[in-house]
Amino acid sequence: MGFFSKSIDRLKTALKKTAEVLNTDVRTLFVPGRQIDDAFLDEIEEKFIRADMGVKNVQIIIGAIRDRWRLGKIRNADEAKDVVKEIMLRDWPAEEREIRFNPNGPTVIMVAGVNGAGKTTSIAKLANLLKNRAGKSVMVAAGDTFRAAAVEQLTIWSERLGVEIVKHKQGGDPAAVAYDACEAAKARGIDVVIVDTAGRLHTQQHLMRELQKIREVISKRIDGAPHEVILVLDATTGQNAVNQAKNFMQCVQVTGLMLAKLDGTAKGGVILSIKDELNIPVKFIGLGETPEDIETFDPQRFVDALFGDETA
Ligand SMILES: Nc1nc2c(ncn2[C@@H]2O[C@H](COP(=O)(O)OP(=O)(O)OP(=O)(O)O)[C@@H](O)[C@H]2O)c(=O)[nH]1
Ligand SMILES: [Mg+2]
Repeated sequence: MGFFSKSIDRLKTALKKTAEVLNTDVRTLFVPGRQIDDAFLDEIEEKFIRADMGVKNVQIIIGAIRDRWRLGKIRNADEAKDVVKEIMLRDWPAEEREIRFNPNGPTVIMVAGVNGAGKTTSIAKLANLLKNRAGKSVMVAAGDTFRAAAVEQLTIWSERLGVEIVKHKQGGDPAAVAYDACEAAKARGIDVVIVDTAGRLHTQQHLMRELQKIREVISKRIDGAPHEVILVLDATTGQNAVNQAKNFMQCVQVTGLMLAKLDGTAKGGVILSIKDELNIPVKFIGLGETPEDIETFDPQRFVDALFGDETA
């Protein structure tokens, strides 16, 4: 199930900075008719590294172009671009990206990540996507009880989006909020509960234990819950986001990633490092600050947008 904006333009606009690094001067790099030579290969290598695609990925891509070029199978930049796209599109099993809905009651989605990664905004986006594009009834749970502003921020989103919210006073136990949300969702026949959590670092052991406790409480209220644990990563941090994810995944079971802030970065190539280094699918991408700025991740659209091409 994919949820995209109708046109690819929004995605293209959001990926502009990354695309610029990859293509700086599409006219001089992947210009139709340009012949492949060593300078061309050096140029794309440098640009792909700068876009944070990861050294290993870049070497695979450059190696493939070089091999085919030497064998005389490809000659020009256009053909090289096809090779780049072909390799970028490998190994993204679509079924892994499906949202795991609970067939027998509320689906619970827990959202976690470091401070400021974009969790709460991503929850607003997810709520919007599930309510307005998938037709689900949605409830959000204000599990970030750490800051007063956090509850308020989620309350404002819930009012704007017309979704229910379960919240306690600031300083309360986030696991208790999650408990109440699960019970309320069952009682009211809500389709999806999205649980916000406070930002934390993997080094803060007590906070990681808190996350585990929230998870346990949820798992006892609803069968198979949490059905998704979405780790929100800030794309602008590039390779650091990958390292963060590795650390987080050692503490909590993550089922999917939301790569936020792709619109604000030239490091969008990090999505390839993620595929390479983490065994967790990117399920959603964040493309701005409004609840509409979300797409389910579609590799073909992504790669086409990167190169300014139209998706067939
Ligand atoms: N440009 C852009 N900004 C984003 C995106 N997602 C979130 N932001 C912004 O990033 C900032 C932090 O977002 P929050 O959603 O509050 O992040 P958080 O992870 O909940 O933060 P804490 O709860 O403080 O840990 C806000 O200014 C958001 O508007 C995105 O996809 N694109
Ligand atoms: Mg937050």
